[in-house]
Amino acid sequence: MDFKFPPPITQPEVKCTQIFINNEFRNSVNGKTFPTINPTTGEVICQVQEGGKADIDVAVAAARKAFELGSPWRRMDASDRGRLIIKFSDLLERDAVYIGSLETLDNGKPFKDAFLTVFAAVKMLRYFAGLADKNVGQTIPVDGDYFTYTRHEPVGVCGSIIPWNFPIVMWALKFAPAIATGNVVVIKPAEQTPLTALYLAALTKEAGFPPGVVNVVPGFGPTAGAALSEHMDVDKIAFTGSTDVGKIIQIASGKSNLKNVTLELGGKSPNIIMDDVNLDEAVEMAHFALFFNMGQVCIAGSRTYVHEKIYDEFVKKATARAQKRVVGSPWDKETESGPQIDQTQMEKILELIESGKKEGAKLQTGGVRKGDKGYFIESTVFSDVTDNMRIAREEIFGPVQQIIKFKDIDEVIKRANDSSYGLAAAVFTKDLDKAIKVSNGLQAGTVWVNTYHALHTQAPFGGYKMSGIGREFGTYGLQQYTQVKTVTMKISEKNS
Ligand code: TXE
Repeated sequence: MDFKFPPPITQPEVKCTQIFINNEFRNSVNGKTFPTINPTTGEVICQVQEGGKADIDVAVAAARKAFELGSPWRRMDASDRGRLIIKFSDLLERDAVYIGSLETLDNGKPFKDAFLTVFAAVKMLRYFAGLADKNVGQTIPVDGDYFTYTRHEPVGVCGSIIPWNFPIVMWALKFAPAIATGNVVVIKPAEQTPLTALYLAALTKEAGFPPGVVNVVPGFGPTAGAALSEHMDVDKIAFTGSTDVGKIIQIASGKSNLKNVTLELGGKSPNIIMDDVNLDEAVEMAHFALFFNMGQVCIAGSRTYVHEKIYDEFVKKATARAQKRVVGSPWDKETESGPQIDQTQMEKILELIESGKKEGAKLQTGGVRKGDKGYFIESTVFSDVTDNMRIAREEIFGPVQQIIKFKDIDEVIKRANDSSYGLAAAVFTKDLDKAIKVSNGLQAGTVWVNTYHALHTQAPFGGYKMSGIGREFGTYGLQQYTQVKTVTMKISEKNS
């Protein structure tokens, strides 16, 4: 896609603040609302209807009804499901400036990035739309006089619990494969970023999805999120968020109806820089790997391992690059980083920065809040970081780069793998042998060689170890939304 960046709408009108069930916006059953905050200013944008258990019950019942045998949705041709998704994607494209602006308002992402995420979602929707009528089963030559085939059937009512760091992309990522394969969804957006999720809900109605197929219930994790993951009539939960909550969701599944669970959780991704690289390029990529989206990325390259031969020079250049990073209003064209999502995240990050200082890492730059309005943090670089420090082990989810020294390849592979996480990893080198050795040796669902953040709709994504269960994106992602039924018929005479 060829991108032109139009100017944002700096004061976008908020059009949708209610719960979306059965193609209708409605208030919460108990009348509660909650404020959504503009992270750039710390001010309330508006009140949003707060879904709780009772609202989740209504949404699940609506979804279940839409999924009944013989319903318009179950009777719809797969190709028409694909066409509906395409229509929806066209509406996102039509409203990209508005949606991107709303995202910047609610999330604090620089507008340019927010605008691009709308198009990332559009691409994702179109990819899965194309797969809707290609979800084929098999005919199987079983022994005896039988005819056997498989059907890839939808799982049913799919709950999606999504985080605040990429609200639009996460929404599309949970929605598109579920809908392409004929499921119905109940989406719970993050409490920090409900606005674009609700506007997207309105667009599904405009696109023509039958009532009950798409439901969006904003609310909090321990209430609405828990009600969804504990629900006896929900068949699957797809979750992206913290490892702690991922565990709670897995337990909730076990305690309720053993619903299918896919989890995309935290990370502490190693980014290994060998001594044969073009230093300026490696510094720039390592900077991007960590600071993109204010460091609020599950795959952030948050352990930058640098070969001892180039370590000092790398630290100098990485520090200079961080000092040049433009942190400020997300509405400005030049801005590279906006605010962190909320006060809680900002405080978590500042506390981890303090721990880094206390544990003996060398603060090269940053390390403090920027200004006193909104949730901005100065771009921060630590050198002399060792593997046992909290900043080298815990997910910071903020603009804090850890630069760690290593000597040789076997040692760095071992140290990189010494983490409970295993989401992504990268190696920078011109030596093919080293690239292959490292990428084969790392315990991570995605490994990049001489690049970073190169995620593609067509290629699977997910975590090893405590970074998750299952894969999203690509045809692997589609499989998570179907169950395989084997049908065997007795026949009078089988012939080869
Ligand atoms: O995540 P939560 P938070 C990591 C990152 C961050 C930390 C905390 O390290 O600093 O998590 O962020 C819903 N039952 N990631 O508190 O709580 C919640 O409402 C059901 C990594 O925002 O995991 C939201 O919709 N649902 C990550 C979603 O879970 C519950 C992205 C994520 O929130 C729930 C975000 C419960 N008991 C944070 N409690 C990534 N992998 O990209 C909360 N939720």
